[in-house]
Amino acid sequence: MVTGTVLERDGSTYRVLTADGEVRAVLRGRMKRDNPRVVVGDRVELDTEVETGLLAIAAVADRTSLLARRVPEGRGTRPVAANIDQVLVVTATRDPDPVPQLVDRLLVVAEANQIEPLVVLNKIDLDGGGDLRRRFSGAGYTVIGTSVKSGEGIEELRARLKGRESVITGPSGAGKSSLLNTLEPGLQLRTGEISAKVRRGTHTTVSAVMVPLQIGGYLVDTPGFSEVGLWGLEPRELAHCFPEFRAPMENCRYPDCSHIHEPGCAVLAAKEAGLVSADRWESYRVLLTELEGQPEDWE
Ligand SMILES: Nc1nc2c(ncn2[C@@H]2O[C@H](COP(=O)(O)OP(=O)(O)O)[C@@H](O)[C@H]2O)c(=O)[nH]1
Ligand SMILES: [Mg+2]
Ligand SMILES: [Zn+2]
Repeated sequence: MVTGTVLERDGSTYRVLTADGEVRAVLRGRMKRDNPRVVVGDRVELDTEVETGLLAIAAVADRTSLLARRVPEGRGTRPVAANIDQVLVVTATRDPDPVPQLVDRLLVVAEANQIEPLVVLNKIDLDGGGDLRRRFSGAGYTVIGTSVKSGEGIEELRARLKGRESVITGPSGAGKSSLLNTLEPGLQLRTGEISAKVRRGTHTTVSAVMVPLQIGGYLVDTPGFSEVGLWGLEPRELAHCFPEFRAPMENCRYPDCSHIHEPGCAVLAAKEAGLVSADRWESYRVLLTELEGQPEDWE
């Protein structure tokens, strides 16, 4: 029995990385009817089909995590990638100006999928990013400052990627491609080719591709992690996606507290006391409004 990791789905075949290199495999007949579907990142067992002589995926190992795109109108979720250990949310400290609310949104997507996020503040040669660092570490996140120019933080980032399965995301211009190039020459090219290929597909399919790292581990390229979106996240689940809310919200007077206006709200009290950042809470309020499908209140 051969085991491997699914790197990509290509029509009815899968590219699978085994200890002896890359192979192509089809789904064993029984697997086709089975749920959950096989996705990128799945650890699988391969068998040779007697009838066809083809390698076939015979079994899928239990997943440690599953990044899922939520299908609107309550039609459930569609798996995108399995066994992702972490999501690297990259933002520049300057040039382009950081948009912390956008980072918050990406962090919520990671949290909603129960995947550990890591905040990467890039271009610290231009701006140390002290405020951003305080904002995100204060919320409980691990923050790494990096500079492709000075090399600061690159070793720390490499150590974080090693042996793990990571998704990298963040706004355009943050320096994601530059970071990948610095971490592993040729990697950016490989993920770039993949992105172009994915974009040519129909936009109804959110597929993903995994790229093995020379240092061990994988980088998962999902066409727009942000497009995984907040669809289907229940409004009441949102507060759990803000780690700094979790302890105070235990003490809210009402169990169904929205943490927006209720008397006896411990999250609002923590905000007043400066324990929860007012800016993070504002992101929560905006995202909650969005999830509740109400028009934004501009007052
Ligand atoms: N000063 C400085 N510039 C950087 C750094 N990282 C990337 N850049 C520049 O920022 C621009 C955008 O980088 P790019 O990697 O294309 O961003 P991406 O859109 O996130 O992939 C490029 O001109 C890079 O040279 C950095 O750490 N410091
Ligand atoms: Mg890029
Ligand atoms: Zn509350």
